[in-house]
Parts: sequence; C-alpha cells; structure tokens
Amino acid sequence: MNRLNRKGKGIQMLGIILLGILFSLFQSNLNDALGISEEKSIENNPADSVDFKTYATESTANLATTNMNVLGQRLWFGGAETGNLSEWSGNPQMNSQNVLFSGSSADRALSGSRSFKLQADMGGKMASTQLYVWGANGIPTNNPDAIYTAWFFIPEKIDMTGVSWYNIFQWKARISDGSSRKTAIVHIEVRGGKGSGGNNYLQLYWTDWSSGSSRDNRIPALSQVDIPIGKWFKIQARYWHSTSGNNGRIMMWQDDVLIFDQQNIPTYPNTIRGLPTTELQWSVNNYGQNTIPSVTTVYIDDASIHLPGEQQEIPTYTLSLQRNPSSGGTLENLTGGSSYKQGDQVKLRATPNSGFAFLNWSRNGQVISTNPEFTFTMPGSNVTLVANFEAVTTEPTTTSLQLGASPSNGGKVRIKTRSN
Ligand SMILES: [Ca+2]
Repeated sequence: MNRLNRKGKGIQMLGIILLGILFSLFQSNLNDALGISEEKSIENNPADSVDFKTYATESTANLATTNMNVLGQRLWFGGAETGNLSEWSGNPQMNSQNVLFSGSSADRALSGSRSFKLQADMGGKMASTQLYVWGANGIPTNNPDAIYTAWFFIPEKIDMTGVSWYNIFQWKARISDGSSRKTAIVHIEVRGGKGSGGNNYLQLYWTDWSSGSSRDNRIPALSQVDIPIGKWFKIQARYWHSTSGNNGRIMMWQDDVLIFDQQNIPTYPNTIRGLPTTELQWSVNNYGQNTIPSVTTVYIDDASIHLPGEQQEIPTYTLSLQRNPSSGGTLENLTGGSSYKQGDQVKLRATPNSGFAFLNWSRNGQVISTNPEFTFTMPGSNVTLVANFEAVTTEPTTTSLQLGASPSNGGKVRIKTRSN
C-alpha cells in the first residue's frame, strides 16, 4: 500500500515536473513566437494617406489578463444538421474544383449527428471547396468587431511539396463590382518544413493592398501549438474591421490559446481605397495545391459568428506559504508576488535552519515535492503550501579511551560506564 502510494506520488510529481517544463517552454516561446514576423520593408506610397511601415507584432503579455474571445450575441450559426449547405451563403459552395465531396455528412459530428465534410483531390493540382457566409445571408455587415468560430476535424496529417499550399480559414472582401479580394488567410504549414513529415500548425497571412497589388505578410502560430490530428479543435478569430487605414486587428485562438495578435494592420472593408466594399466574407476551406496525401478531408462543425461579449478579468488566486515547524527554516518566493492566475508557475525555495533538515513541500497533507527548490503550478483556487522540516538528531560523538596496566601483569583495570 505504501509502495503504491509512493509510486502514485512519484507519478504525480513527475506529472507536475513535466507540466512545469512544458509551461516554461511555452512561456519562453510566447514572446518570441509572437514577435516572429518577417521584416519587410514596406515603402510608403505617397498616394496613400496611410503609413504602412508599422505592422505591429506586439507582445500579448498585457492581453493575457483578459479573455478577449468571450462571446456575446450570436449573429449566425452553421451546424450541418440540416443535411445540406443551406446555412452557408451560396449553395452550392463557391470556387470548387477537383472536389470529391462537399456537403453535410454523418461520418462524424461535434454536436448533433452531422458535420460539414469537405474533401478534395490536390494531387499535383489545385483543389478548392469553400463554405462562405456573408451579409447577404442576413448578417448585419456593419459590425466593427466580430468573433468567428469553427471547429475542425482533420483526420490525417498533411504534408506538402515545395510548391504546395493549403488553407482552411479566410476572409475576403466582396467588392461592389462583384469581385472578391482576400484580406487574411489561415494556412496550414508543416513543422520542420514542407516534406519533413512534421506536425501541422497554423500560419496567418494578411494582405497589404497599399501599393495597388497584394503583398502577403505572415506569422506562424506559437511554436508549441500544433494542430491535433483525428480530434476536434476550435479555431476562433476576432476581426476588427479597419475603420480608417491600418488600424485593424486580428486575434486568433486555437482551443482558447491565443496564437496570433496582429495589430495596426489593414482589415476590411475600408482599406481598398477607390474600391468601396460592400461586406466582408468569411469562409472555412479545404483549399490547396499539391498536398501529400493528395486527397485531403476536413470536417467542420458548429461554425458561428458572434459579437464580442463583455471582457472578463481572469481571476487570480492567493498562494500562502507556511513552515512546519516555524523555526525549521526560511522560505523564499523566487517568482515574487502572492496572487496568480491559474496555470502560473511559481518558483519556491526552502532553506533549513541550523539543526534542521528539509523534508518536503506538502499541500493539504499531501507531499507534492521533496526538492527544497521547486516550481509550483497554481490551481484555480487559493492554496496554502507547507514546507516541512525535521530537527536533526546529532549523532553522539565517540572518542576512544585506551587503558592499560603497566607493567601489564601489575594488576587489573576495571571499567565502570555510566551514560550522561
Ligand atoms: Ca453538427
């Protein structure tokens, strides 16, 4: 029983340590990853009233304290339970070529019994099946700020050749002359490069029309956030329409983890000067070229457009430290502070006083670490940790006493001992 307990605690500790390592990797890459953006020199077009030199890739550290993907009023929903594509604008879907299947499918579902299934053949060619929704579908078009959500299920990892590309999520601006122009697109890329067989991850492209022709800028998702294969995952985007010039912004989350935050970029409808837009179109896609395998399948369910809800402060919780006994040693919080968000990492150190040894850290009587210095992951509640010390019992010092008689046959020596 004790062995089992110890084993269980060992596994629990290992879990805590692994979580700690993962989180610190995630943290250390957060700013780096969000700072990764191709340094493009975007010259100023004198004809433009807007300075396009500053594509901000600001750290999101200040955003971590708010949930900016909180949903408000729902404007539109597509859940595939109708058995057809009638929830989307345009039926059948747009821009289809080399399509094997595009419709509602009972293969699998996130909710209900059906999802949208998009299947296409991209072997050595381009293929496209895209589900669009736009204002003509009854959605108010003048929302300066909206949240787009779709759940995806990708059954098979997608690799590519040097000339491949593949996207699953995009916005276009529909122009009054009937044409449409891309504004921002989410591609799937291959970790380690095309052809490497690496994991898939998302990359955001956004388009700069400032010189009359499109120029793509791109940023990869956080380096720790891969696309899960064979599992539903949620992609969510908050899209601020630019009301003048380049004050638009796109934030994206994968399963509620913020993976992109592009600020001060041109977003539609007001950035194609001289080409008044009528509305923004959003689509979820199976759209690419030369993929491996050639037949790609994407399932989509519970797609929606919402107005943003009220931002909520992420709650913080108190970490209290105690010593047992209080004379046993001193404690340091190397991270600093005393209240933290759930998942925060707090580095702690216990130093025993003279005459004591450090035993362990415990929480509610359960040992959580036997290392005097360890990193604690905050739970979603106030918590008290106890550093346990034990008094060191000093070993009695022994000295040797040699007795002898001289001459050795001169008599006897008798020893009486008494411990003190
Ligand atoms: Ca469904």
